[in-house]
Amino acid sequence: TIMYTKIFRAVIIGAPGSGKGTISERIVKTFGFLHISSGDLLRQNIVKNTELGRKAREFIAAGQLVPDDIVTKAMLGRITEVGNKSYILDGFPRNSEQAEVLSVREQIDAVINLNIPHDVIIERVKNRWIHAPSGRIYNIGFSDPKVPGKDDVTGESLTQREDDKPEVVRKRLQLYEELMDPVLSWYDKRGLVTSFKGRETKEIWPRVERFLKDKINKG
Ligand code: G5P
Ligand code: MG
Repeated sequence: TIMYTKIFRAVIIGAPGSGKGTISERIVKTFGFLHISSGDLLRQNIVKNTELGRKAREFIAAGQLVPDDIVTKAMLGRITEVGNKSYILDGFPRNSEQAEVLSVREQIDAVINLNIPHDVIIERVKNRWIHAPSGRIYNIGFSDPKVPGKDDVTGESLTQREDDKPEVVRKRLQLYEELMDPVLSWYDKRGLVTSFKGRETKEIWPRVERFLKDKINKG
């Protein structure tokens, strides 16, 4: 990891399956940022069957957004918990209301926008397997687990996401276009958005890494 002194707050934006989780894992490894993912947080609560998990489950399975008040409370709580550390927010904010609420609390330094064609995404999520308790992501043929069907770290069984069924993915992609365009223009007006366009993580990641290094060095 690289040493730096200023706290850096980034948001990663991109359609379902665009690689937000994958790129975030690399940012964690290279820059030591904390990865704060709303989807991971919600899925962990579903696995643990908490009150939050029970509230969120049906919305997620249907490819709909979990109500703002529930997610915002959980995410701002998590941000408070991590305290004064650099982080990357993944999956939040998800609409203009969430972006507004976040902006009152936190000063965002950069928004990384992943722009991946939808045909690539639909093929990818078919092969996605996750370790829900940790949020670790696998993909058959791209990042295979060492033992088929098992998490590399715990050896526990991998699962497929309920919302990765093709009909739900289509719904999620549609909802994304509707809700995120305003969020992107909201951040764009404040000069915060940098977009990365491509079909593969191996071409996107080196550009994201370069971008963050430059941005951090400029202080
Ligand atoms: P999430 O969890 O935020 P999405 O839909 O935003 O879910 P998702 O599906 O988690 O995003 P991702 O993180 O962008 O996608 O993508 P990823 O997992 O890294 O990569 C996708 C797959 O492709 C993986 O298997 C990866 O290994 C593989 N891959 C990556 N790169 C390559 C490559 O180069 N080649 C190949 N072949 N494969 C590759 O939200 C889920 C739900 O939670 C609720 C909503 O209901 C939402 O639908 N929710 C919220 N509700 C309200 N407000 C919020 N803020 C909410 N946040 C979550
Ligand atoms: Mg994700």
